[in-house]
Amino acid sequence: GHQGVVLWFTGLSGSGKSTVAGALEQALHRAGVNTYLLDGDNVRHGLCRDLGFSDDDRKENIRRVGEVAKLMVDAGLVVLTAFISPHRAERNMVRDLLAEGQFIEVFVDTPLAVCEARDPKGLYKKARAGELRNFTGIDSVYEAPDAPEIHLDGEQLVTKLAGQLLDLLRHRDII
Ligand code: GGZ
Repeated sequence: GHQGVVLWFTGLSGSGKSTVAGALEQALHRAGVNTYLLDGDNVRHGLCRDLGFSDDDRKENIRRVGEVAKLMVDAGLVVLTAFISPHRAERNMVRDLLAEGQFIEVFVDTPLAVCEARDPKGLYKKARAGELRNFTGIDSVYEAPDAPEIHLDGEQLVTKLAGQLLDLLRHRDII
């Protein structure tokens, strides 16, 4: 059987968090694992629709996502979360909500210049033009993890990165 766990992806906008989490989720489904993917698309339009991108709002966003993830872990799901989660303190707050081994911090490490070149939504361009304030990596902080459970090179292919995560989950007897 499986055990509940959170794979907490963190990284810049455009680093590939959601893409890698989505690919991993598909692979887990094929293996018969019950998952749930929490990301800005399903959280910031509902649970966190009252929140913006100030430091306080990001903190509250991560706090709520952490609490929801904990409930899902208690239900036995493999939970994947894809939020920038720029502050070390908030990521550690979520880590402390969960039992030992239930929080797997996944650092999707993609250089700012690469994220900015990808710019899938044109947000970096807007931030550089001063049309979007408090943008992570431009005029808002991103604190890279000191000791993530796994450190991914975000310039590698998505299938390779998903494979590294599958290996980790197998090694830990989660799947
Ligand atoms: C960063 C922003 C901002 C600002 C809107 N800063 O690439 P995306 O578009 O799809 O992902 C980003 C998403 C970040 O939301 P999170 O909930 O993950 O952030 S946090 O964990 O910090 O609470 C980006 C978009 O929202 N976006 N404005 N100012 N990203």
